[in-house]
Amino acid sequence: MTLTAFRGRGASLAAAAALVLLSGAVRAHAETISVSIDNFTFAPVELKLKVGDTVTWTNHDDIPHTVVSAGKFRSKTLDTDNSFSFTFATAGDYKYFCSLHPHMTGMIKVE
Ligand SMILES: [Cu+2]
Repeated sequence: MTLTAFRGRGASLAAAAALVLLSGAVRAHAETISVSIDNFTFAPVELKLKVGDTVTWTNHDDIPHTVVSAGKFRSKTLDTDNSFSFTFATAGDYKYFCSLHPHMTGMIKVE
């Protein structure tokens, strides 16, 4: 049973390594994309990125906001003109919101 578990983990590690190599070959360089926080809205509200890209959120409102994706990333409270950046190392869908105003939501799809 121990051996089976070990073998299983080795196989998925090899698959992950192959994926990293593959995406490294396709991606010449990563990009940084800006999201503005303005009038209680993330703009653009939805983004599609590649693994390795970075998003920088900047708060243009006169009141504080945060950028939170449960279990993935969490900014500090952003005052006016403060920014928060996160680099997406793993593919997937990242729903996020402002913890101070939970009706403020956004989506980042990383492939
Ligand atoms: Cu907010």
